[in-house]
Amino acid sequence: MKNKEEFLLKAYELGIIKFGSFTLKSGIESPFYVDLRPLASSPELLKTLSNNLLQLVDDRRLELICGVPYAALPMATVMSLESGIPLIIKRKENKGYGTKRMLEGVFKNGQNCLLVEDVITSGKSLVETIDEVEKEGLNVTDIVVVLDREQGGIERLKEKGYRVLTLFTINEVIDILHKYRRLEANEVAKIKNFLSEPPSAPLRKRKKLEEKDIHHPVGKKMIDIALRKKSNLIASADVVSALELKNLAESIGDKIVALKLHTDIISDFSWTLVEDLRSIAREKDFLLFEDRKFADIGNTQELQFKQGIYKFADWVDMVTAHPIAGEKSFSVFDPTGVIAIVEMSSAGTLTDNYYVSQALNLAQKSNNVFAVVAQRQVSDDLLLLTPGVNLESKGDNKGQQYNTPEKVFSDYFTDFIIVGRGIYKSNNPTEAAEEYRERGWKAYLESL
Ligand code: S5P
Repeated sequence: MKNKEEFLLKAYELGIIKFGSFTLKSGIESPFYVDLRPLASSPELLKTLSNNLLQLVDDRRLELICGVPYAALPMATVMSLESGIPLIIKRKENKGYGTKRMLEGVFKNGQNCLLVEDVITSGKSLVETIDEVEKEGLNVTDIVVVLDREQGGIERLKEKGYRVLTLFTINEVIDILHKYRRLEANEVAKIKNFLSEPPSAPLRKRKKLEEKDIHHPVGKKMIDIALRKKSNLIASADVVSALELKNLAESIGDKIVALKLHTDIISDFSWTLVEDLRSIAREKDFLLFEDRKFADIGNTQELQFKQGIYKFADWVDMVTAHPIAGEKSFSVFDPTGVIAIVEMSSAGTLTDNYYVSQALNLAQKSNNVFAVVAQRQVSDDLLLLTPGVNLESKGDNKGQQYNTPEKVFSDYFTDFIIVGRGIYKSNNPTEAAEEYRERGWKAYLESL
């Protein structure tokens, strides 16, 4: 680059790099923070930068240019205008309708594509982007990157056979800013020290049940029962007759925090059954949990919850509902506690990362929701319930996928495990429930 130093000093004035103390996505405290998006605010700098990126590669082989969203999009656009090489646009998520493509623009299978990225750190997200672009049938020949944070990204991509060309390394940037007195010697030392030994991400932590930020009365009750019984076990009683259900409740009631029901699978449902369940629940100290998975507009859900033959509102402590219809749809369950289904356990579920993050936001905002069903760690203001737990099986032939209790407590920091067939299908449900209770509680204590 002709006048690298001059370019960098001007870019620095725009605020592309800041010094201080910043918490990165990984949880690491970094003494600097890089954000190249302000470059688009200076057409002159953007053009200089884009031409310099083009000079890094042999553009005769190139048939397409693609920027990694979002910071590199303006750079890729200018590179396309300057070189005459067509641009394609990569989406962050597919839009869920229409063509469902991850790449927009005109391209053919087998074309060579240059990827443009603003900053490379570990290279992980770049590897994911390359995979997505190659899945659409393109060859990623070269990758140009404005700044290498020198944390192993280049090596990771090299191992995978990709050539990465970078304009600046972070050490180079620090040296130039020091030379022109934008950084003092003590700051340089601190940053260089950080760069030579970047700290690893802090250990993830979980809160004890009694320390979690739960205000809903049903959530508090669940925690109290768990502590009294030393149990994180919710039994899923997916049996189909009233007699089986009562027998199961009697035989495992002492071990569990809640009995999860699918009332609509019971062939001989009656109000006597409800009375019996309520009295067993009172005697054995557990909650009644209807896993109805409501998924409609508020008004319909309200009718389904309060009317019909089951009249859940009159007798269950908590219900599951999908957040698909929006936050207000949860309000109709008040004062019954709501458990939002944000991520499912089954293979091929549509609850992808985008859905899960939106669903978690919604669950956090709702006063009715105190817990979620998911397969990942969630924030401390929600209880996490994890189904798909079984000691003996890896799954069924209908999509269910299983983990052990140890795995869900250590990896997801779950609060409660939901076990169905592992208990009610075993030869001795009482013993099986005791085993899940004991192993679950031990795994919970070890995860603290
Ligand atoms: O994602 C989910 C959500 C739920 S609530 N995956 C699930 O398996 N469940 C429920 O948990 C499911 O409806 C069933 O009642 C129970 C798991 O049963 P199991 O026999 O596979 O342990």
